[in-house]
Amino acid sequence: MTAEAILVHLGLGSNLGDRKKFLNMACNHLRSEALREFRASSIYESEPLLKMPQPKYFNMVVSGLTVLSPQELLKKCQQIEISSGRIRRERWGSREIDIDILSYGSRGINNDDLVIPHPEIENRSFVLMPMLELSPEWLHPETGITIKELWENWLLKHEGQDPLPVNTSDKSS
Ligand code: A4P
Ligand code: MG
Repeated sequence: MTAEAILVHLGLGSNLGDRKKFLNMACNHLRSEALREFRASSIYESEPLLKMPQPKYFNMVVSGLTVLSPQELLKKCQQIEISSGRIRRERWGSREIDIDILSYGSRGINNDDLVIPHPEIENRSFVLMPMLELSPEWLHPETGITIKELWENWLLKHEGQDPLPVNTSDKSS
């Protein structure tokens, strides 16, 4: 019997070394080890949260179908962080690659080690912009609020104060 495949969204971030290379490596691992029908947003360059004195981040969102359970997917993401070159430092510190589970179908999960949907989606322009690009139809399973509304709410709160992430594919054009 085949397990049902669930649509998931993952947020990827890197602010150390060759940031695009780390994102690419993580995408390749995810595509071959965890996600079918893999899709990826553009890469956005963003300022560190809370104006922390850190290098700028490259962020992106990917989606795909997985047969892994939420806990198996978390473990797989953590293994892929390591095999893509992440060295563990302090929480919130600079990192070669970070993979956060943003959504898992329409499931809501609230465990000590796993919260889904990721509770910071609505506060993070570097998640909202690529998510809106990739899955404009996505809505928050617990509140029913669409990604477009979440983005509009973010803009109402932050526009003019916080710089917007820059789509690195637009830069060269
Ligand atoms: N965890 C709980 N829920 C989840 C979930 N939905 N997905 C737990 C993934 N992990 C989840 O993560 C710490 C613990 O979170 C895990 O053990 C897992 O059980 P971690 O990757 O080990 O450590 P971390 O990444 O330092 O912490 P965290 O909380 O993931 O940090 P964030 O929220 O990722 O923030 N600025 C910009 N511009 N772009 C960024 O990407 N990222 C951070 C880190 C700060 N500033 C940033 C960015
Ligand atoms: Mg993380």
